[in-house]
Amino acid sequence: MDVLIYRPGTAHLYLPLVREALVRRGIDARVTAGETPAEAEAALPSTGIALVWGLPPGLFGRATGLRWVQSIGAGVDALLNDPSLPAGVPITRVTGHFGPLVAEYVMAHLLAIEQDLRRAYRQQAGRVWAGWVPGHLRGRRLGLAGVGEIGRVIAGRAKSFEMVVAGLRRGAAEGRAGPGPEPDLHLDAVYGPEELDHFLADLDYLVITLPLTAETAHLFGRREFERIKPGAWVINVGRGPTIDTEALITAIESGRLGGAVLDVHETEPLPPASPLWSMPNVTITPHISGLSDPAFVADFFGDNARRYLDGLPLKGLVDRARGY
Ligand code: OXD
Repeated sequence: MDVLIYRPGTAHLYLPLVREALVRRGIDARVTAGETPAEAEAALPSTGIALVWGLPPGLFGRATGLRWVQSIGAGVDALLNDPSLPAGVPITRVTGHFGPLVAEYVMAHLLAIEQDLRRAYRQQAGRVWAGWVPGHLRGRRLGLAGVGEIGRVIAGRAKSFEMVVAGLRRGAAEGRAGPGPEPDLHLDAVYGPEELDHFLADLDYLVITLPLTAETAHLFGRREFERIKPGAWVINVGRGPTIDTEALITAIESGRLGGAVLDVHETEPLPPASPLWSMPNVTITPHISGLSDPAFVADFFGDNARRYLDGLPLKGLVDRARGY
């Protein structure tokens, strides 16, 4: 079995951990690491299993013996949009890892907004002693667009701060008359996509954890920002293109939205010329809210490789038609 680990700049960190994870499970494999497209091109013709992140599109055409692709991250939109990836090859993504990480990111920013930490840092830098009244999360309405594995952990954390939590998800409205609670998911109300306006109407915070699919691309644009409660904040930890960035900028500049916290962007890296960088109510981070931990990924991959060889269902199997 030939395994290629590809991740620009960091595949070498994964190499010893993956080798060890496979050996521990009695799997005999030749494992190589690639960090540049040239290294991937050299390895792919003999690759049976690829453990990848950030592989330039088009290269899978060289992997004529490819049997399974494990994503190193949570999202698989880049893989699904790569026309060179053969249709029959199963794709899996890492599960069970990102929820607590992304939830801490979201809670940190929610608290920073309510407590106005920007102001605290600014005043301290200027040696200014002037009081203000901090806000509180208790009773604020948080709307989660996407209540998959990551969204559910965020919902649980938000409930422990006594926030009111609503979720937007596929199929939520099937078989019922209106939005209802789902206590198991820590949700006070759940809305289906056809109830989007209702979902948005009284949110203080919109937190987007959605994957990028044909249905979610530019789901949030001018129309939606006109329907959300005035002054609401948007936090995006899903995929940048779920938001129409131009519409977001306009909504913040006009004061319709309170601001935004953006860990993911329509174009990554965010171009230096983007106006978002210098907007006072915008926080930009470089896609770091849920970083993959090489040790966790190696172990997850080892388990899945054992399952693959034993003919058992793979963990994190992606439904290509749904797009996640
Ligand atoms: C992602 C990741 O999917 O960082 O965004 O894993």
